[in-house]
Amino acid sequence: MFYKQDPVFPKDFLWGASSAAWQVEGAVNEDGRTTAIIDLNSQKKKPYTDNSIAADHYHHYEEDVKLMAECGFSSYRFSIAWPRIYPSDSTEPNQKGIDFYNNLINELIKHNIEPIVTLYHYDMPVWVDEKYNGWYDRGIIDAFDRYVRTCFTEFGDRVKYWHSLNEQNMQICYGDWLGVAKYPETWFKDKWKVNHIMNMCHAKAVIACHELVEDGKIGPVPGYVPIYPASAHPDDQIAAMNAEELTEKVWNDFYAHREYNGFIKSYWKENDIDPEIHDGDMELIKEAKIDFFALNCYRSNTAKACGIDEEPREYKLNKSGVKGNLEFPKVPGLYQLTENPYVETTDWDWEIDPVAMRYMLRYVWDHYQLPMMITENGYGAYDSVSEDGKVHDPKRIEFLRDQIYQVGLAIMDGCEVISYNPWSFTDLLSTGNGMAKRYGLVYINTTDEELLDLKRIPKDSFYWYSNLIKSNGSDWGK
Ligand code: BGP
Repeated sequence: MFYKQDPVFPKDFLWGASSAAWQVEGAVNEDGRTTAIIDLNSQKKKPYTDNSIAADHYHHYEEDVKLMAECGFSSYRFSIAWPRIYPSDSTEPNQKGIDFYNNLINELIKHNIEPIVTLYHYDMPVWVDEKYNGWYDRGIIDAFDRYVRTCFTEFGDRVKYWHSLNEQNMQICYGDWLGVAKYPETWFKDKWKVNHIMNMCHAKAVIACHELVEDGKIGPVPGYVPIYPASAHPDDQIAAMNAEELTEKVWNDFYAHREYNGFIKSYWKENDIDPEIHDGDMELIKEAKIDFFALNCYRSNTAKACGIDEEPREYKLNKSGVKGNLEFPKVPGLYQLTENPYVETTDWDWEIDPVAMRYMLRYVWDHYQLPMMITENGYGAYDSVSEDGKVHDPKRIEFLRDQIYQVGLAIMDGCEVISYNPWSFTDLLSTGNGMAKRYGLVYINTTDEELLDLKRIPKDSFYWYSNLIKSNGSDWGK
């Protein structure tokens, strides 16, 4: 639908930004924190720097929260590092880790910023990995339950919005990239067993949140890449639906309906896959009623039909930041992804597609009728400090303006959206490209090659976003 006026955002809409512990905190060996699997994974991604310092938010959190308040934030989405809370298999949590998050939460509340907390954003402690073979052994379900219960008990008096697992679908779809897959040869089948164990962790977290946090709300954080058919050919439409199922809908249906959908059951049967569902699992899952969807959305994909006899091809993401280094996957008999001639791309070949944001919100609302919050969305680019000492990022402003406008249109279309938190507040470590690929509203003065003074420099986008959110989404700065 077209509207004659600009969108209107709800009065109590929460405006903020987003981060994740391992990408922003640094201080990986401080105050009792032990190594996480993702630390080791980040060390492998040379020539980029690892996460040992990142944005050093651990030591700058007061300054960072002050900047958030200056910008006009009413929310901040961050994650808790499991190895800060449970550095070892001891039954006692680490008080210093708890203190850090208490201080951060109190600082946010002092500035009227709603903390929105993700329980798991990839920082599995090494001791958990060693003891339970990562996500492969069901023993992790109780270890995770103990960790999340500690978080709810310690922080639940002030934190009311919680997320279970960040981008479970992406962790399964790109298991090698995110360090979840241990045996690449058997991942095709193993992933569904691992996924079921993650589902159990999610479900138990939902149940524990409702049990322990007064007025607590909890939801999952799927990584969402809306998928369009490449043409009006009916086979391309089915291919787009297949891709949608196997990259997102299987998860979203599960979270919302608390059962595995018909598509995945048939896929398992066809491929002789046993996800190892134990007696009692589905009964427990049935109790885990989510309160909202938190959605990460950066881009869209386009799918077309792929014959059953075609050669399979892996998805090769562009890890260099030089355009044209991405290879689309082929999944014989189901779908292949392909270029979309109607959209531009970033240097990392990510589609720049604001309409995908509206499409996703409409899609999720139509399917599940649950409130939604945007927990990630943003423009990854090379940024630098200009001679005038400022950071000019007009493309990021354009990106955010177009995307937020589409959030507004989705709200006008009738979707219930409660919060928008782009990635990221400060620059922080990219999943695969160190500090080179920057997303922040605030520049962090350091590089992959050299550790500099970590000075915080608000970018032009910070000031643009500040005007927009202080006017509750009416000052577009056009
Ligand atoms: C999301 C992750 C974030 C973040 C973001 C940007 O999938 O949840 O942790 O990293 O992607 O990705 P990248 O850093 O690879 O550009």
